Amino acid sequence: MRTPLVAANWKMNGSREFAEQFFAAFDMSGVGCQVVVCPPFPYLPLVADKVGSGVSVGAQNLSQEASGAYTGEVSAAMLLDWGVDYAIVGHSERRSLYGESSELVAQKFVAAQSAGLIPILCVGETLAERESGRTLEVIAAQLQAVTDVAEGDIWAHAVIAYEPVWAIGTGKTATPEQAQEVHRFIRERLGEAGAPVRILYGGSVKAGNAEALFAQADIDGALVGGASLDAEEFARICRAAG
Ligand code: G2H
Repeated sequence: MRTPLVAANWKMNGSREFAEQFFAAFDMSGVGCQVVVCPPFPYLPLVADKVGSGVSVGAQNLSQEASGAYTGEVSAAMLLDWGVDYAIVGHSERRSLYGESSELVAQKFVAAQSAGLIPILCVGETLAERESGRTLEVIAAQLQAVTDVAEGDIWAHAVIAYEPVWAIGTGKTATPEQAQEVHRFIRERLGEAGAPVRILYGGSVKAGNAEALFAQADIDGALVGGASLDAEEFARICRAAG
């Protein structure tokens, strides 16, 4: 009922040559899940040209504004113009390194969705928040910020990624059970609208741990950083999802 989805978040890595080589090596045989590749902005057109059927293109960020005097920003409409289908919003690196508040993330979610992009909303707790028993409270507040401003059947065209901050790029992965607990909480929190929503896990996902994560009832795929830079490993993660 929920088609699994695996998204590659290349972060600020790659080059034209890297993108060419990645798609030359990326073998979709045996991949039944939906695949999204999110390169840095300059490589979006190149990736949009390269992807075959079954692969979509995503941006790693976007502006909350539609157009105007916002130097350095990229709007949802511009992304759509280049064949982009998805946009990551609220990645923890944007929240922590660029000061993006949950309110700003919610505005970006609305900007993406109202233009016709599918937002991939990232939520997750820091190590201090987990150790103080506040994980679910933090996740609930991050979701609430979006439902406070977005209107209508917003979860019908959105993806959520649970990315515990302490597991990002650290080599530490949440155990499948730890992740499942939060995924189930998110789905329940969305009420009836939650049943069809793809909830991805992110944070040091690799070919070696993907299968155990995907075996959990509420884990519908992954947002993959470091391991998505290796086309063969990324394909193995995709195959593990379905
Ligand atoms: C979390 C993830 C991708 P990594 O940031 O969004 O990256 O797999 O390198 O932990």
